[in-house]
Amino acid sequence: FKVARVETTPYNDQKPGTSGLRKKVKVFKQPNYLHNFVQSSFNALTTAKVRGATLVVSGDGRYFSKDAIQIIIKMAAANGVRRIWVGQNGLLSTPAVSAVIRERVGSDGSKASGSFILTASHNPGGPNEDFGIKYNMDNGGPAPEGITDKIFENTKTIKEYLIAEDLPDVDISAIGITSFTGPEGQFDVDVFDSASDYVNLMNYDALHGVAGAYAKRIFVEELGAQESSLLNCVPKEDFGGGHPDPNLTYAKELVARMGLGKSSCQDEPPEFGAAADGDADRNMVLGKRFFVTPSDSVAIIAANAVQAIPYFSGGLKGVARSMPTSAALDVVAKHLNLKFFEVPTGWKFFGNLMDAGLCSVCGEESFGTGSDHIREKDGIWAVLAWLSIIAYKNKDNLSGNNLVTVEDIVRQHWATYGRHYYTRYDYENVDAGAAKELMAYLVKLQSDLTEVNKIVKGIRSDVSNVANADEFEYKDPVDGSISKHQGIRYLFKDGSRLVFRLSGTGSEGATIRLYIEQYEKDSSKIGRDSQDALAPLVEVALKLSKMEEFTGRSAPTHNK
Ligand code: VG1
Ligand code: CO
Repeated sequence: FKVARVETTPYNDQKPGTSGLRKKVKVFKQPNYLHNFVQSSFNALTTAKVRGATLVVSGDGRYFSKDAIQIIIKMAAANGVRRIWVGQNGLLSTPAVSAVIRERVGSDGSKASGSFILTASHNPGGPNEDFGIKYNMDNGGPAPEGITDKIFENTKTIKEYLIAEDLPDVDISAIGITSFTGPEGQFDVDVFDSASDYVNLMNYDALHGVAGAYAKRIFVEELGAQESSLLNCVPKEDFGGGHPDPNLTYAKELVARMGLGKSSCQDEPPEFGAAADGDADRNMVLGKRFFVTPSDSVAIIAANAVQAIPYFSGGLKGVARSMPTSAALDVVAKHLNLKFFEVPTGWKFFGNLMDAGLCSVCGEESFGTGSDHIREKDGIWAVLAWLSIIAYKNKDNLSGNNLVTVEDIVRQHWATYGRHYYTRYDYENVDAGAAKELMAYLVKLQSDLTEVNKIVKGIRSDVSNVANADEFEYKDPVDGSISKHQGIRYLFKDGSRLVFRLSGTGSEGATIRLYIEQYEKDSSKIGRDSQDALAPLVEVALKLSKMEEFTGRSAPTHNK
């Protein structure tokens, strides 16, 4: 093949967000839009990570993925990449990509140095919905801000990109290696059976996996579950028209089967249920008629990991959570005397801690849980961790009667550590200017605590005092890099918190997230309905922020 240098002009909206660049498919289909971003990514990396390198290209199979994969293959060839690894049909979950980068060895001994992951995760897919692309590094984790900032700078000045226009499309449905010869020698595209390769890694690592096609291999073939226990496990370009976000709103079918929600089924629900998002890095864990909040989930996994999960039998190196995630994990870390870290939202911040041996288990309130077996959150890993904990709690229960259930495990945890009542309000597609104004108002307000407390007491006299307020800023303890403006926090004397931040994963308008949390140590008060318990704080949050005044919204789009 030959290398063509194609002239191009910059787009000004290619700033990667919390987890890569996510836009409507229509935006990605603009002339050279994807090309510009891919070339800008190559240009942001050191030569060694591009020339002669091995890169993984795959994703959640959403609409436009197949076209994008062919474009990236041709551009990689032209930029001197030596080989591209593609999961069969272009399908690899986000955690699978992370595992493949870290563990897979090619037939010629090659190892991957990075990956383009094609996903917009929990955002809907299809011609009128979202597409996304993000770059992961040689540790298997998302590119740190230093790199994503560079990519963005490059997109603003890009003048040309390189492409092997005459390279034929590669059949990514067929397993095998296709070789080409370019000006710098051989270029290979290696299409591999992602499932078998991945299950091997699973056995090696004991505990992690992916959804869809992979769920069958792991839960049915490896663990002996019945196939009828799997729902919606055929990958689709538009996710069957659904919203692939595992929460009580969107995983309707599962929620009903588990006896939760209004339309719950007649049959006796199963003891355990779980869902994953489009790229299988998120998870929701449910017991019979019982929902486990993600913030509790990571705390419970951390509290039981050493006893229940063989991978951690040597002890935990430390634990970490994102800032808006509830402090349930903090309490466990304190009890067990574990190193603890609070990082900004987004998985990229956990990677450095793990690479430095400072963190074994981490999680986010947004249905993300994971460990240092890879550098992404991992939906199936979380499910396997929970199954291990349930098995451990029932290890002396040989009759199988009086099972210690998911609900029992959570309630016992609350009784030991206290309960963090928690909810998140999302205001989607708010006018971007209005969202900025609201945030600016809150930053300004927080500089005068006496004034804040006067307002708070005027709204509800029964909530505690605001002891501290700030705009969260993170200094990475490993490389010293600083991330500013990561959300506004109001920290109350009794441990309650209000957090406001703007989403970095949306593809249109602005999304305001409001996180509300209240800590209850008194074991006689841990069984309340969450909405009731949080009502006073919710009222304070909405009035203090003048939410309706700024956004025109009297209610959130969702309340999770
Ligand atoms: C959201 C979540 C965040 C998560 C990110 C990517 O980001 O809040 O916790 O890491 O999505 O998840 P934001 O900026 O919209 O709040 V995934 O599964 O979508 O890639
Ligand atoms: Co995801």
